[in-house]
Amino acid sequence: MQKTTLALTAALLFVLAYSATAMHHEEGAATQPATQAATQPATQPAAQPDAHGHAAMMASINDAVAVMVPTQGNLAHGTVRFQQTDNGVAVTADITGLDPGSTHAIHVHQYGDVTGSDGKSAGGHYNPQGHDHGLPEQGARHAGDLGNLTADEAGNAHYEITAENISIAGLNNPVIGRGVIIHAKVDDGGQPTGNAGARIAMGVIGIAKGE
Ligand SMILES: [Cu+2]
Repeated sequence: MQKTTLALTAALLFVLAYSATAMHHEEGAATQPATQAATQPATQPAAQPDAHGHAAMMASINDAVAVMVPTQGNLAHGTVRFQQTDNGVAVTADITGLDPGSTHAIHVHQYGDVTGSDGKSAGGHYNPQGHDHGLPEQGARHAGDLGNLTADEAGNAHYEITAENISIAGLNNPVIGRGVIIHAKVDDGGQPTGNAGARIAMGVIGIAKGE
């Protein structure tokens, strides 16, 4: 009995030492086989991730990005980045191709579907909680209500907001896989969707490489 324990301990130490050595000399991927051998019998295929593993994987997604492309007849384009923080999601939009000094609604819409050339395939505002529409300063609002961005004299807009009512891939109104829309007009906070007019740029929120 004790011999077996000693042998197992020795084997484990060997594997750990090997992993540490491999880590020093090679990229992270090289340590994978050694780690698996230590935790799983070689004869069994790797188990499918269970619900817990899946949840952990989703919760580990901290960075997302939407590449914004113009809808038909428009020029607006750029990126909208999403970074998970302790109190919501930090959203950073950099959009160019706007009219100088113009202000535009920016929303997360229900679908990450940008197949329609007018952006309407993205559906309505992302609103899992069934709130009324609102501007960020109003508190309770659609999860997708990110407010407005304003272009400078060169037609470039840089906009930052921390949205406390969403998460990237967590339990709090996850936005991963949804759409982002920039509208032609200002979101005035009016019902049902802020009177923001046509959709001039669209994108899909995808998992980003992060830092
Ligand atoms: Cu919208």
